[in-house]
Amino acid sequence: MFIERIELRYVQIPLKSHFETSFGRAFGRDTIVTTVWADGVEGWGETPVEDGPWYCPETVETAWHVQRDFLIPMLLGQRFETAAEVFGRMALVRGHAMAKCGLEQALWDVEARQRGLSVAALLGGTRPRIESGVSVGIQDTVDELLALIEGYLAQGYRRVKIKIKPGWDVDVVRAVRARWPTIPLMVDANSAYTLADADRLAELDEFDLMMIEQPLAYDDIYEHSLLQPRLRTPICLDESIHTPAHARAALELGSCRIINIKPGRVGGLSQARAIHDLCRARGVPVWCGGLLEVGVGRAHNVAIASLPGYTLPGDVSASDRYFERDVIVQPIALNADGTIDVPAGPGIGVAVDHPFLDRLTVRRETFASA
Ligand code: NPQ
Ligand code: MG
Repeated sequence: MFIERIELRYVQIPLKSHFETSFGRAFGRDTIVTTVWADGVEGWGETPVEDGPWYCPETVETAWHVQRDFLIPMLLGQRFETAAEVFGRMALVRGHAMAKCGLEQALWDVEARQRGLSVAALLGGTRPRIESGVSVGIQDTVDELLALIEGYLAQGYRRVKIKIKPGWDVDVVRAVRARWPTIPLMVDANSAYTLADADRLAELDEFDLMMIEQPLAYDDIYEHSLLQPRLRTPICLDESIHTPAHARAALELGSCRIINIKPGRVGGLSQARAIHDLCRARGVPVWCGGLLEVGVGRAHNVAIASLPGYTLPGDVSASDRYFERDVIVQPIALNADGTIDVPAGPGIGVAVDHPFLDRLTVRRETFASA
């Protein structure tokens, strides 16, 4: 693959309804959609940043800067045998996983199209469908939360994740469990607690939760290893895991028993696959998280979640969970049984809705090889 041209688009898309986590309330989604042309073939990726450094330190502006000034110059005019090489060729840039992800994903799409394969097949995916779960934000009242969950269950979602924080935790989970005693249920704290809250978190043990996600600091691995032995509920790490080495450290220390892998958080699909492989070799289940990606990143998430070690339903929901209208012609849809089909067509298997994407694009920059 000879990289001829790269385009970045700053995209702003409204959310159907606001999404609240312990780190704040979002009404819209700011993201970067990336197109790469190599050997005349076009590929698409997403840099799933936010307007501010809330979920992670990267933002639209930091990713744009690092892509324009450092990563794109490393790729333009260069040749690659395979997309699996791309992450390593960006190694001189430390961190900036999301900035790397958007560019790397676009090259997986190019390579898959060139080979006449889906990105899922090129990655080694084995599932024709993935099990879909839904992440439900913090609400103003428990009644509103119950009504929302009822609607998602009626649509078929196979697992419900509720966001928690101090003041919106044990009583809320108790109410949900009282209404649905057996649904697959989990919670995500997005780092809202400290070790001093261990007893409070242990009160969640009675609700038969699949896991509690990222209870402690976003950059901690060690203190989670002290918390896990005090809980019966498995801990799942999200924000803390950026590399295969972090995953290995967390598993060796006993900091978690499950890992949420997001391509954006770990620098793209090859790193996501490497963490998957490491966990699979140890019998540790993983699942694909979500960052409210538009259709492009969402399709990449569906592809990676088709790997055999993604044994738990993830946060890859249908497009209409978040958007009235997605940036792809055929939105990603939920089957009645709560699964999502893994596209079998070439590349990411979805077509960009160009007129709609153009309307949402607030800034665009193109880079061509000399
Ligand atoms: C998580 N995602 O697992 C994240 C949190 C997250 C689906 O729960 C804009 C608005 C960007 C809300 C990125 C889910 C976001 C966001 C991440 C929430 O922790
Ligand atoms: Mg999370």
